[in-house]
This record gives sequence, C-alpha cells and structure tokens, in this order.
Amino acid sequence: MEGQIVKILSNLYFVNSNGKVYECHSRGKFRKDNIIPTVGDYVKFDEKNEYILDILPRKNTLTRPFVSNVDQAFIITSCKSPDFSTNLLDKLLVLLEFHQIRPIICLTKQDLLTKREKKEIKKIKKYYQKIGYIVLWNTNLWRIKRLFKEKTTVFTGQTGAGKSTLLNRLNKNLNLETGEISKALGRGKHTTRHVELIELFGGKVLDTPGFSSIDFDDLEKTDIRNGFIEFQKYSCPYQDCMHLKEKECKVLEAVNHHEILTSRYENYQKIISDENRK
Ligand SMILES: Nc1nc2c(ncn2[C@@H]2O[C@H](COP(=O)(O)OP(=O)(O)O)[C@@H](O)[C@H]2O)c(=O)[nH]1
Ligand SMILES: [Mg+2]
Ligand SMILES: [Zn+2]
Repeated sequence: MEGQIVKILSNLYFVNSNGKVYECHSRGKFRKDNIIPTVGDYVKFDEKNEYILDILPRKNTLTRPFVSNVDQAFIITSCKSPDFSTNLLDKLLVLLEFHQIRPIICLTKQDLLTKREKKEIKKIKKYYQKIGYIVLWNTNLWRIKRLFKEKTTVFTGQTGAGKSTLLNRLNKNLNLETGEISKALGRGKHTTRHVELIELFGGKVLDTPGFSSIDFDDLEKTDIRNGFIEFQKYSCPYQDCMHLKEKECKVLEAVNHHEILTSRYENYQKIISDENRK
C-alpha cells in the first residue's frame, strides 16, 4: 500500500493511507542508504506487518522543521502590526519558487488600516495577482478552504502575522495558541511538540510554520533572478541577463516605465547583493 507519513515519534512512523493511519516501523535499510524518512514522505508499506518498504522520490524537502513533498505555502502577511513588508514577502516568494512550492499570499489585519493605507495595499495586491499569484484576505475563508484539497500545505510568515489565528478560524479543533499573552506564558509543551500533518478540507497541513526567510542557503544568484517570475517574460539582448547593469535590459526598462513594481525591483537588488551570495 501507499501512504504519506504524517507524524514521527521516535521509531514509529504514522502513515496515512486513504484517511486511515497505520503505525509503521522502518527497516534498517533506509538508515544504511542514508535516507531518513521525514514527515510528508510518500511511502510504500506493508499494512499487515506495519513496515515501511520504500520511500518514493521526493518533490522537495524543507528543513526547520523537516517536511517533504510540500505542494503549497500560505504566506501570511500582515498589513499592519507588524508592518507590511514587501521585502519579506518577496524573499519568501523566491524561496518557494526555488523549491517548486505554490505560494498563496494571504493578507491579514486589513481591519487596522486607514482608508488611504488600504488603497495602497490594494494596489500592491493587484500587482501580485497580475503577475500570477493567488492573493487573498484572511477573511475569505470559503476561498481559502477550497485550496487545501489533495495538497500538502505549510504556513509561513512573520511572528504575529496571524498564522495561528487563521488556522484556528479554519478549524476550531486545532486550538493553537495565539497572540502575545500566550507567548508570554510560554507553555513548555510548545517547544517539544512534534511536527504533524493534520487533515484539513481534504488535504494535509503542517501544524507549525514550516519555512522562513533565513533558509536561503542553497540559492544562487540565478535562482533569485528566476524567483522574480515576472522578469521572465522580458527578453533582454544579453543572454542570461541578470537585469542589474546590462545595457538595453528590458527589465530595467519595465521598471522605469512602472510596469514592474518599484519595490519588487528594489527587493531583487537587495536580495541578490546580500552577503556571501554565490
Ligand atoms: N486586528 C486583527 N488582529 C489579528 C488578525 N489576525 C490575527 N490577529 C491578532 O494578531 C496577534 C498575533 O496572531 P497569531 O495568530 O498568534 O500570529 P502568528 O504568530 O502568526 O501565529 C493575535 O493577537 C491575533 O488576535 C486580523 O486579521 N486582524
Ligand atoms: Mg502562531
Ligand atoms: Zn535584463
């Protein structure tokens, strides 16, 4: 049978297959081959003896926490408190593009905005939609719910952006801690918790934030360039143009004509010139 590992407790692998969970052991073989089964792995298993037989090829693997085969990520982005950061958003988009994870941008705390601020955010929202991203308000619950089906999903975004709040709204049974008060109480339980994929609206979602802008280790300059997806439609005279100082660069032209959002280009420059980039 085939299934997906949804939780690991020491040597026990919880494999979900068609909604039923099997508590499987792993054979020594994987350790020898240096493959460690992780949450999210699709596996072949012997359902009678509850043994994992084989790990199927992975689409991707994230670290911190370890999870494989992530299909999509909600980037929870607050409009205010903490302030809206296009830099963090663009960083996360680049990372997700690199790992071939579909980004879903979800804006929160729009209720805290003045009319003028809201107008500004709406403009930015439109731009990201125009270049091909799904962008939603956290109040669009019915639209959000429909996105989970048959997908493995992670949540990411700044602390305090509203990840746990949204997850709780989606499923009241989750009962995740939210806000600063609970953080101050700091229940020790939280830090030792195991990573788990939970079933939600016909898909699976990781119960902790699974991704951060610190995880930039493997990316090269060209990966960063390719992560700015709207740059790809411009064909510059320079083959393999990095859109920085090249002559007659079409991307630079588009920036000057405000076809490309200024903040997008500025973030590109910042990210690519960041320390120690290969
Ligand atoms: N005004 C407002 N507050 C929100 C919204 N979403 C979350 N919050 C609050 O923001 C704080 C941080 O939310 P939390 O879900 O813990 O953020 P997390 O760190 O991303 O999990 C909490 O006090 C929430 O009640 C929202 O849409 N509007
Ligand atoms: Mg939280
Ligand atoms: Zn160029």
